[in-house]
Amino acid sequence: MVTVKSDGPKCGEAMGDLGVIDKGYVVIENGLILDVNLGEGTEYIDSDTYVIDAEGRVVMPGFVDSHTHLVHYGSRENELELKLKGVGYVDILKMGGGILSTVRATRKASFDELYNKAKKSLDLMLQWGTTTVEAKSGYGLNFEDEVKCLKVAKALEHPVEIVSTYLGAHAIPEEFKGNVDGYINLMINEIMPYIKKEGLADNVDAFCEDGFFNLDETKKVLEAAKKLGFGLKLHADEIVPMGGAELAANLGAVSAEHLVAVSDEGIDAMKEAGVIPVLLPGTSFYLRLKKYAPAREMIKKGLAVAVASDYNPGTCPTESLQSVMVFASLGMGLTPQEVISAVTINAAYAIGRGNEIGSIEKGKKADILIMNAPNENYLIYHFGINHVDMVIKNGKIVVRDGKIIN
Ligand code: IZC
Ligand code: ZN
Repeated sequence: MVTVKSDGPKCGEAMGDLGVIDKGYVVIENGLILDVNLGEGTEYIDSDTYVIDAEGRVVMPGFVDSHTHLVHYGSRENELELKLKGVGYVDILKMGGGILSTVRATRKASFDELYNKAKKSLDLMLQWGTTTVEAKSGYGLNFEDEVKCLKVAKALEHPVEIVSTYLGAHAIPEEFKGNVDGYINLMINEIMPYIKKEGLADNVDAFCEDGFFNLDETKKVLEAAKKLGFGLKLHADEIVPMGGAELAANLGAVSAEHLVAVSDEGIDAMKEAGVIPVLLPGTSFYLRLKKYAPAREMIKKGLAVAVASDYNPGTCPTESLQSVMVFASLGMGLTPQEVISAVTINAAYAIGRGNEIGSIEKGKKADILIMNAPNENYLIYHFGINHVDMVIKNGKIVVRDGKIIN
């Protein structure tokens, strides 16, 4: 059993230590973990006990996908040909595609259409082992449609738990072209206070990137969010080094995400400030960047690296965190053990839930996977398939033999 036991985020070398218990048991009561130990736990078994034997399989914490753009409409397979011809991400946006094409589709979509599409994605995530997901808005980009998307995330009745983030600063909407300040004022003065009042998001995020929001604009949005009491996240240094990691550190952000082009100073600043780097190697692959975030360097410097899917319709259209775990290992050089820490305990801390989920420990939620794999290396080694046999969420079996049960 892979417990991923830890008193806090697993930093640096500690990411390689998964707190494995060979031949152990875990006791679940009322959705929580009552005990974890070596042996068979026979003292807990009476006539009411439901016993699951996971002999020969890996038992581990449910995956926490700490960076997704869950609620959106439409798809962008039309961009594939352009991408193969070498047209860049920002150029596709300038041609009216990219994020803005998803914004058009999302604005047109009804609440129910968005709900049903997101629910299908959550079903897939659950089947592939994700038990908690962070979901960013950012395809409405006006008051009405951002609120619509956040309300969809809140309304979703599903075993996968959602932690919401407002990402109004994802792109400059067409109606504010040439008037970034006008859009920033709308976010700061109207949208964010409403979202806070209605409890529609825990965090605020911004896409700090050339062609999107520059460092000053990002700072303005996030400082206002901080004043309102939101947790801060930041899409930082994805394509061009912008000083996003340094800004995340200065503002006391919970996490900085992407970081493919992060500077050495940025890594040091994150370490100093305890910012969690959320790395998205599926996106490096899908954008054909030929470059991954310097994960080994971060681990060497003692950071608590998290890895997430970045599920979105443009740069990483997959709900499968297991697939992205393979890129984390073979692309960024993490060991399978480090990858597991990155998608469980560290990911839980990246979304402010480290005390509740992310490891199999007494008192935590019983979010547990049983994998059809003899050991954790096998999860990375045999790639492109779903290893999930059983998913237990809040103590309840929700996937059995790889299939969702109701
Ligand atoms: O729709 O392209 N990077 N946001 C920042 C995205 C990718 C999502 C998209
Ligand atoms: Zn993203």
